[in-house]
Amino acid sequence: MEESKKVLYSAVQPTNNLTIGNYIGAIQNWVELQSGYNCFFSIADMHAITVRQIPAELRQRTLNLVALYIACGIDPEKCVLYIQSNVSAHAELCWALNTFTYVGEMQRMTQFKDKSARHADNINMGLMDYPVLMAADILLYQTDVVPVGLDQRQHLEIARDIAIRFNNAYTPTFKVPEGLYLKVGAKICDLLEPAKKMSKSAENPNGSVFLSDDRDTVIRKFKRAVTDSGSEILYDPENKPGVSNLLSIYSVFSGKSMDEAQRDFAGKGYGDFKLAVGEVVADRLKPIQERQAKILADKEYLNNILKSGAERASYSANKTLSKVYKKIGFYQL
Ligand code: ATP
Ligand code: LTN
Repeated sequence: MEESKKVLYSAVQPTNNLTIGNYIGAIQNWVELQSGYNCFFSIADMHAITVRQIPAELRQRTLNLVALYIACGIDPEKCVLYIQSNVSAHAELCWALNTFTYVGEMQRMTQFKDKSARHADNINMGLMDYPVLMAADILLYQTDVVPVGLDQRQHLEIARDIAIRFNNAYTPTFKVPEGLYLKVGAKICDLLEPAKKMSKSAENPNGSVFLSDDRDTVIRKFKRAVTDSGSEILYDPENKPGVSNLLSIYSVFSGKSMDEAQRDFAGKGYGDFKLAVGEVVADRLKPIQERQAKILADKEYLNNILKSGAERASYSANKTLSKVYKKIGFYQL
Protein backbone atom coordinates (compact mmCIF):
# COMPACT_ATOMS: atom_id res chain seq x y z
CA MET A 1 0.00 0.00 0.00
CA GLU A 2 1.40 3.38 -0.93
CA GLU A 3 0.75 5.79 1.92
CA SER A 4 0.48 8.79 -0.38
CA LYS A 5 -2.39 7.36 -2.40
CA LYS A 6 -6.05 7.74 -1.55
CA VAL A 7 -8.20 4.68 -0.90
CA LEU A 8 -10.81 3.52 -3.40
CA TYR A 9 -13.43 0.87 -2.61
CA SER A 10 -16.07 -0.81 -4.73
CA ALA A 11 -17.92 -4.09 -5.11
CA VAL A 12 -20.40 -5.99 -7.25
CA GLN A 13 -22.86 -8.64 -6.08
CA PRO A 14 -22.57 -12.12 -7.61
CA THR A 15 -26.34 -12.24 -8.17
CA ASN A 16 -26.27 -13.13 -11.86
CA ASN A 17 -24.09 -12.77 -14.91
CA LEU A 18 -23.02 -9.15 -15.22
CA THR A 19 -24.54 -6.84 -17.79
CA ILE A 20 -22.83 -4.21 -19.89
CA GLY A 21 -24.42 -1.74 -17.41
CA ASN A 22 -22.30 -3.19 -14.61
CA TYR A 23 -19.27 -3.17 -16.88
CA ILE A 24 -19.67 0.44 -17.98
CA GLY A 25 -20.94 1.83 -14.67
CA ALA A 26 -18.47 -0.04 -12.51
CA ILE A 27 -15.69 -2.36 -13.63
CA GLN A 28 -14.39 -0.51 -16.67
CA ASN A 29 -14.14 2.62 -14.59
CA TRP A 30 -12.20 0.78 -11.88
CA VAL A 31 -9.61 -0.36 -14.42
CA GLU A 32 -8.90 3.24 -15.33
CA LEU A 33 -8.69 4.33 -11.70
CA GLN A 34 -6.65 1.46 -10.27
CA SER A 35 -3.19 2.95 -10.70
CA GLY A 36 -4.06 6.25 -9.02
CA TYR A 37 -5.45 4.79 -5.78
CA ASN A 38 -4.97 2.05 -3.22
CA CYS A 39 -7.88 -0.07 -4.40
CA PHE A 40 -10.05 -2.64 -2.68
CA PHE A 41 -12.46 -4.55 -4.89
CA SER A 42 -14.75 -7.15 -3.43
CA ILE A 43 -17.35 -9.66 -4.49
CA ALA A 44 -20.35 -8.77 -2.32
CA ASP A 45 -21.65 -12.28 -1.65
CA MET A 46 -23.11 -11.26 1.73
CA HIS A 47 -25.23 -8.67 -0.06
CA ALA A 48 -26.26 -11.26 -2.65
CA ILE A 49 -27.98 -13.51 -0.09
CA THR A 50 -30.49 -10.77 0.78
CA VAL A 51 -32.34 -12.30 -2.18
CA ARG A 52 -32.60 -16.12 -2.12
CA GLN A 53 -29.71 -17.80 -3.98
CA ILE A 54 -29.04 -21.38 -5.07
CA PRO A 55 -25.84 -22.30 -3.14
CA ALA A 56 -23.96 -24.06 -5.95
CA GLU A 57 -24.77 -21.22 -8.33
CA LEU A 58 -23.71 -18.53 -5.88
CA ARG A 59 -20.38 -20.29 -5.35
CA GLN A 60 -19.73 -20.61 -9.09
CA ARG A 61 -20.84 -17.05 -9.87
CA THR A 62 -18.53 -15.73 -7.15
CA LEU A 63 -15.57 -17.40 -8.83
CA ASN A 64 -16.75 -16.32 -12.30
CA LEU A 65 -16.83 -12.75 -11.06
CA VAL A 66 -13.30 -12.87 -9.66
CA ALA A 67 -12.09 -14.17 -13.03
CA LEU A 68 -14.11 -11.53 -14.81
CA TYR A 69 -12.58 -8.68 -12.75
CA ILE A 70 -9.14 -9.90 -13.79
CA ALA A 71 -10.19 -10.51 -17.42
CA CYS A 72 -11.47 -6.93 -17.61
CA GLY A 73 -8.10 -5.62 -16.51
CA ILE A 74 -8.15 -5.41 -12.71
CA ASP A 75 -4.60 -6.22 -11.64
CA PRO A 76 -4.60 -8.41 -8.51
CA GLU A 77 -1.01 -7.39 -7.82
CA LYS A 78 -1.90 -3.71 -7.66
CA CYS A 79 -5.32 -4.04 -6.01
CA VAL A 80 -6.75 -5.99 -3.11
CA LEU A 81 -9.23 -8.39 -4.67
CA TYR A 82 -11.28 -10.48 -2.24
CA ILE A 83 -14.60 -12.08 -1.33
CA GLN A 84 -16.62 -10.15 1.25
CA SER A 85 -17.59 -13.21 3.34
CA ASN A 86 -13.90 -14.14 3.66
CA VAL A 87 -13.34 -11.07 5.86
CA SER A 88 -15.37 -11.36 9.07
CA ALA A 89 -14.92 -7.68 9.98
CA HIS A 90 -17.70 -6.73 7.52
CA ALA A 91 -20.40 -8.52 9.52
CA GLU A 92 -18.91 -7.28 12.80
CA LEU A 93 -18.80 -3.61 11.86
CA CYS A 94 -22.26 -3.89 10.31
CA TRP A 95 -23.64 -4.95 13.70
CA ALA A 96 -22.08 -1.96 15.47
CA LEU A 97 -23.27 0.46 12.77
CA ASN A 98 -26.80 -0.94 13.01
CA THR A 99 -27.03 0.79 16.36
CA PHE A 100 -26.34 4.10 14.61
CA THR A 101 -28.97 3.60 11.92
CA TYR A 102 -32.71 4.23 12.18
CA VAL A 103 -35.34 1.80 10.99
CA GLY A 104 -37.28 4.62 9.33
CA GLU A 105 -34.41 5.69 7.12
CA MET A 106 -33.85 2.11 5.93
CA GLN A 107 -37.55 1.69 5.11
CA ARG A 108 -37.39 4.78 2.92
CA MET A 109 -34.54 3.49 0.71
CA THR A 110 -35.56 3.21 -2.94
CA GLN A 111 -33.83 -0.13 -3.49
CA PHE A 112 -35.45 -1.62 -0.38
CA LYS A 113 -38.86 -0.56 -1.61
CA ASP A 114 -38.21 -1.93 -5.13
CA LYS A 115 -36.80 -5.23 -3.93
CA SER A 116 -39.55 -5.65 -1.31
CA ALA A 117 -42.10 -5.30 -4.08
CA ARG A 118 -40.26 -7.79 -6.31
CA HIS A 119 -39.68 -10.32 -3.52
CA ALA A 120 -42.84 -9.82 -1.47
CA ASP A 121 -42.59 -13.36 -0.08
CA ASN A 122 -39.15 -12.72 1.40
CA ILE A 123 -38.80 -9.23 2.87
CA ASN A 124 -36.04 -10.30 5.22
CA MET A 125 -34.05 -8.23 7.71
CA GLY A 126 -30.96 -8.49 5.51
CA LEU A 127 -32.74 -6.75 2.66
CA MET A 128 -33.53 -3.84 4.95
CA ASP A 129 -30.04 -3.85 6.45
CA TYR A 130 -28.32 -3.93 3.04
CA PRO A 131 -27.20 -0.26 3.14
CA VAL A 132 -25.64 -0.68 6.60
CA LEU A 133 -23.56 -3.64 5.42
CA MET A 134 -22.51 -1.53 2.45
CA ALA A 135 -21.55 1.31 4.81
CA ALA A 136 -19.46 -1.18 6.82
CA ASP A 137 -17.70 -2.34 3.61
CA ILE A 138 -16.72 1.20 2.74
CA LEU A 139 -15.90 2.56 6.20
CA LEU A 140 -13.70 -0.38 7.24
CA TYR A 141 -11.01 0.68 4.77
CA GLN A 142 -10.99 4.43 5.55
CA THR A 143 -12.15 4.90 1.98
CA ASP A 144 -11.84 8.23 0.16
CA VAL A 145 -13.75 7.43 -3.03
CA VAL A 146 -16.40 4.95 -4.12
CA PRO A 147 -16.94 4.61 -7.88
CA VAL A 148 -20.47 3.27 -8.46
CA GLY A 149 -23.42 3.73 -10.79
CA LEU A 150 -26.05 6.35 -10.01
CA ASP A 151 -28.41 3.71 -8.58
CA GLN A 152 -26.08 3.47 -5.56
CA ARG A 153 -26.02 7.18 -4.74
CA GLN A 154 -28.63 6.90 -1.97
CA HIS A 155 -26.66 4.09 -0.32
CA LEU A 156 -23.51 6.14 -0.44
CA GLU A 157 -25.25 9.10 1.17
CA ILE A 158 -26.35 6.86 4.04
CA ALA A 159 -22.81 5.54 4.46
CA ARG A 160 -21.65 9.15 4.80
CA ASP A 161 -24.41 9.96 7.30
CA ILE A 162 -23.57 6.93 9.44
CA ALA A 163 -19.86 7.82 9.41
CA ILE A 164 -20.57 11.40 10.46
CA ARG A 165 -22.99 10.26 13.16
CA PHE A 166 -20.42 7.88 14.64
CA ASN A 167 -17.60 10.43 14.42
CA ASN A 168 -19.76 12.99 16.21
CA ALA A 169 -20.83 10.56 18.93
CA TYR A 170 -17.18 9.74 19.78
CA THR A 171 -14.11 11.22 18.09
CA PRO A 172 -13.23 11.12 14.38
CA THR A 173 -12.99 7.42 13.53
CA PHE A 174 -14.10 7.03 9.92
CA LYS A 175 -13.10 8.88 6.77
CA VAL A 176 -16.26 10.30 5.20
CA PRO A 177 -16.28 8.83 1.66
CA GLU A 178 -17.17 10.56 -1.61
CA GLY A 179 -19.11 8.93 -4.45
CA LEU A 180 -17.56 8.98 -7.91
CA TYR A 181 -20.03 8.92 -10.79
CA LEU A 182 -19.36 8.82 -14.51
CA LYS A 183 -20.64 11.51 -16.87
CA VAL A 184 -21.53 9.05 -19.61
CA GLY A 185 -22.62 5.57 -18.61
CA ALA A 186 -23.55 6.08 -14.95
CA LYS A 187 -26.98 4.74 -15.84
CA ILE A 188 -27.25 2.37 -18.78
CA CYS A 189 -30.89 1.59 -19.49
CA ASP A 190 -32.83 -1.50 -20.45
CA LEU A 191 -32.88 -1.99 -24.25
CA LEU A 192 -36.60 -2.73 -24.28
CA GLU A 193 -37.67 -0.30 -21.56
CA PRO A 194 -35.29 2.68 -21.71
CA ALA A 195 -36.97 4.29 -18.71
CA LYS A 196 -35.55 1.53 -16.47
CA LYS A 197 -31.92 0.84 -15.61
CA MET A 198 -30.42 -2.24 -17.22
CA SER A 199 -30.34 -4.81 -14.44
CA LYS A 200 -28.77 -8.23 -14.20
CA SER A 201 -31.87 -9.59 -12.52
CA ALA A 202 -34.44 -8.05 -14.88
CA GLU A 203 -37.47 -10.16 -15.69
CA ASN A 204 -36.96 -10.00 -19.46
CA PRO A 205 -33.35 -10.98 -20.32
CA ASN A 206 -33.72 -9.52 -23.82
CA GLY A 207 -33.50 -5.99 -22.43
CA SER A 208 -30.13 -6.68 -20.79
CA VAL A 209 -26.90 -7.52 -22.58
CA PHE A 210 -24.79 -9.89 -20.52
CA LEU A 211 -21.01 -9.97 -20.64
CA SER A 212 -21.37 -13.72 -21.27
CA ASP A 213 -23.62 -13.29 -24.35
CA ASP A 214 -22.20 -14.59 -27.63
CA ARG A 215 -21.92 -12.42 -30.74
CA ASP A 216 -25.24 -13.49 -32.30
CA THR A 217 -27.14 -12.90 -29.08
CA VAL A 218 -25.59 -9.45 -28.61
CA ILE A 219 -26.47 -8.41 -32.16
CA ARG A 220 -29.99 -9.84 -31.92
CA LYS A 221 -30.63 -7.93 -28.68
CA PHE A 222 -29.44 -4.63 -30.16
CA LYS A 223 -31.46 -5.16 -33.34
CA ARG A 224 -34.59 -5.46 -31.20
CA ALA A 225 -33.73 -2.44 -29.01
CA VAL A 226 -36.49 0.14 -28.67
CA THR A 227 -35.75 3.45 -30.40
CA ASP A 228 -37.81 6.64 -30.39
CA SER A 229 -40.11 8.51 -32.72
CA GLY A 230 -38.38 10.61 -35.40
CA SER A 231 -35.40 9.30 -37.31
CA GLU A 232 -32.48 11.42 -36.13
CA ILE A 233 -29.67 9.85 -34.14
CA LEU A 234 -29.05 12.48 -31.47
CA TYR A 235 -28.06 12.43 -27.82
CA ASP A 236 -31.14 13.83 -26.06
CA PRO A 237 -31.94 11.67 -23.00
CA GLU A 238 -35.20 13.53 -22.22
CA ASN A 239 -36.83 13.27 -25.63
CA LYS A 240 -34.92 10.34 -27.13
CA PRO A 241 -34.15 7.98 -24.25
CA GLY A 242 -33.77 4.85 -26.39
CA VAL A 243 -31.42 6.37 -28.96
CA SER A 244 -29.43 8.23 -26.28
CA ASN A 245 -28.91 5.02 -24.33
CA LEU A 246 -27.57 3.28 -27.46
CA LEU A 247 -25.32 6.26 -28.19
CA SER A 248 -23.90 6.13 -24.64
CA ILE A 249 -23.16 2.42 -25.04
CA TYR A 250 -21.55 3.05 -28.44
CA SER A 251 -19.49 5.94 -27.14
CA VAL A 252 -18.11 3.95 -24.20
CA PHE A 253 -17.41 0.75 -26.14
CA SER A 254 -15.80 2.51 -29.12
CA GLY A 255 -13.84 4.95 -26.96
CA LYS A 256 -15.25 7.87 -28.99
CA SER A 257 -16.65 11.08 -27.55
CA MET A 258 -20.41 11.65 -27.73
CA ASP A 259 -19.89 14.22 -30.53
CA GLU A 260 -17.86 11.76 -32.58
CA ALA A 261 -20.43 9.03 -31.92
CA GLN A 262 -23.24 11.27 -33.21
CA ARG A 263 -21.19 12.20 -36.25
CA ASP A 264 -20.64 8.52 -37.12
CA PHE A 265 -24.40 8.14 -37.59
CA ALA A 266 -25.35 11.45 -39.18
CA GLY A 267 -27.84 10.70 -41.96
CA LYS A 268 -27.94 6.97 -41.16
CA GLY A 269 -31.05 4.95 -40.30
CA TYR A 270 -31.90 3.16 -37.05
CA GLY A 271 -31.19 -0.28 -38.59
CA ASP A 272 -27.53 0.52 -39.43
CA PHE A 273 -27.12 2.32 -36.13
CA LYS A 274 -28.34 -0.60 -33.99
CA LEU A 275 -26.18 -3.07 -35.92
CA ALA A 276 -23.09 -0.89 -35.44
CA VAL A 277 -23.69 -0.64 -31.69
CA GLY A 278 -24.15 -4.43 -31.48
CA GLU A 279 -20.92 -5.03 -33.38
CA VAL A 280 -18.79 -2.71 -31.31
CA VAL A 281 -20.08 -4.36 -28.12
CA ALA A 282 -19.61 -7.93 -29.42
CA ASP A 283 -16.04 -7.11 -30.56
CA ARG A 284 -15.18 -5.85 -27.10
CA LEU A 285 -16.74 -8.77 -25.23
CA LYS A 286 -15.01 -11.58 -27.11
CA PRO A 287 -11.46 -11.14 -25.74
CA ILE A 288 -12.85 -10.59 -22.22
CA GLN A 289 -14.77 -13.88 -22.43
CA GLU A 290 -11.70 -15.72 -23.69
CA ARG A 291 -9.48 -14.36 -20.92
CA GLN A 292 -12.12 -15.15 -18.29
CA ALA A 293 -12.35 -18.79 -19.44
CA LYS A 294 -8.56 -19.16 -19.26
CA ILE A 295 -8.37 -17.68 -15.76
CA LEU A 296 -11.25 -19.84 -14.51
CA ALA A 297 -9.44 -22.96 -15.65
CA ASP A 298 -6.60 -22.22 -13.19
CA LYS A 299 -8.24 -22.70 -9.82
CA GLU A 300 -4.96 -22.64 -7.91
CA TYR A 301 -4.07 -19.22 -9.31
CA LEU A 302 -7.52 -17.90 -8.35
CA ASN A 303 -7.37 -19.36 -4.85
CA ASN A 304 -3.95 -17.81 -4.26
CA ILE A 305 -5.21 -14.39 -5.28
CA LEU A 306 -8.27 -14.72 -3.05
CA LYS A 307 -6.26 -15.90 -0.08
CA SER A 308 -3.80 -13.06 -0.34
CA GLY A 309 -6.67 -10.61 -0.96
CA ALA A 310 -8.57 -11.76 2.14
CA GLU A 311 -5.43 -11.49 4.28
CA ARG A 312 -4.59 -7.99 3.09
CA ALA A 313 -8.19 -6.84 3.41
CA SER A 314 -8.52 -8.32 6.91
CA TYR A 315 -5.38 -6.56 8.05
CA SER A 316 -6.72 -3.12 7.07
CA ALA A 317 -10.29 -3.84 8.16
CA ASN A 318 -9.33 -5.11 11.61
CA LYS A 319 -7.40 -1.93 12.35
CA THR A 320 -10.60 0.09 11.92
CA LEU A 321 -12.75 -2.48 13.70
CA SER A 322 -10.59 -2.50 16.82
CA LYS A 323 -10.71 1.32 16.97
CA VAL A 324 -14.49 1.11 16.81
CA TYR A 325 -14.70 -1.55 19.50
CA LYS A 326 -12.49 0.52 21.77
CA LYS A 327 -14.61 3.65 21.32
CA ILE A 328 -17.89 1.84 21.83
CA GLY A 329 -16.62 0.48 25.14
CA PHE A 330 -16.15 -3.21 24.37
CA TYR A 331 -13.77 -4.82 26.85
CA GLN A 332 -10.63 -5.83 24.98
CA LEU A 333 -8.25 -8.58 26.07
P1 ATP B 1 -29.32 -6.50 -9.32
O1 ATP B 1 -30.14 -6.31 -10.55
O2 ATP B 1 -28.99 -7.94 -9.03
O3 ATP B 1 -29.78 -5.74 -8.14
P2 ATP B 1 -27.42 -4.73 -10.53
O4 ATP B 1 -27.40 -5.06 -11.98
O5 ATP B 1 -28.07 -3.48 -10.11
O6 ATP B 1 -27.90 -5.95 -9.68
P3 ATP B 1 -25.20 -4.48 -8.71
O7 ATP B 1 -24.40 -5.65 -8.28
O8 ATP B 1 -26.22 -4.00 -7.78
O9 ATP B 1 -25.90 -4.74 -10.11
O10 ATP B 1 -24.25 -3.29 -9.12
C1 ATP B 1 -22.89 -3.40 -9.45
C2 ATP B 1 -22.36 -2.08 -9.94
O11 ATP B 1 -22.87 -1.82 -11.25
C3 ATP B 1 -22.76 -0.87 -9.12
O12 ATP B 1 -21.70 0.06 -9.08
C4 ATP B 1 -23.90 -0.28 -9.86
O13 ATP B 1 -24.07 1.08 -9.61
C5 ATP B 1 -23.48 -0.54 -11.29
N1 ATP B 1 -24.64 -0.63 -12.18
C6 ATP B 1 -25.65 -1.53 -12.10
N2 ATP B 1 -26.53 -1.36 -13.08
C7 ATP B 1 -26.06 -0.30 -13.82
C8 ATP B 1 -26.53 0.37 -14.99
N3 ATP B 1 -27.65 -0.01 -15.59
N4 ATP B 1 -25.81 1.40 -15.47
C9 ATP B 1 -24.66 1.79 -14.87
N5 ATP B 1 -24.17 1.19 -13.78
C10 ATP B 1 -24.84 0.17 -13.24
N1 LTN C 1 -24.62 -2.47 -3.33
C1 LTN C 1 -23.61 -2.36 -4.35
C2 LTN C 1 -22.56 -3.40 -4.24
C3 LTN C 1 -21.73 -3.06 -3.09
C4 LTN C 1 -20.85 -1.94 -2.98
C5 LTN C 1 -20.29 -2.03 -1.69
C6 LTN C 1 -20.50 -0.91 -3.84
C7 LTN C 1 -21.67 -3.74 -1.91
N2 LTN C 1 -20.82 -3.12 -1.08
C8 LTN C 1 -19.38 -1.07 -1.25
C9 LTN C 1 -19.59 0.04 -3.40
C10 LTN C 1 -19.05 -0.03 -2.12
C11 LTN C 1 -24.26 -2.43 -5.67
O1 LTN C 1 -23.64 -2.02 -6.57
N3 LTN C 1 -25.41 -2.92 -5.78
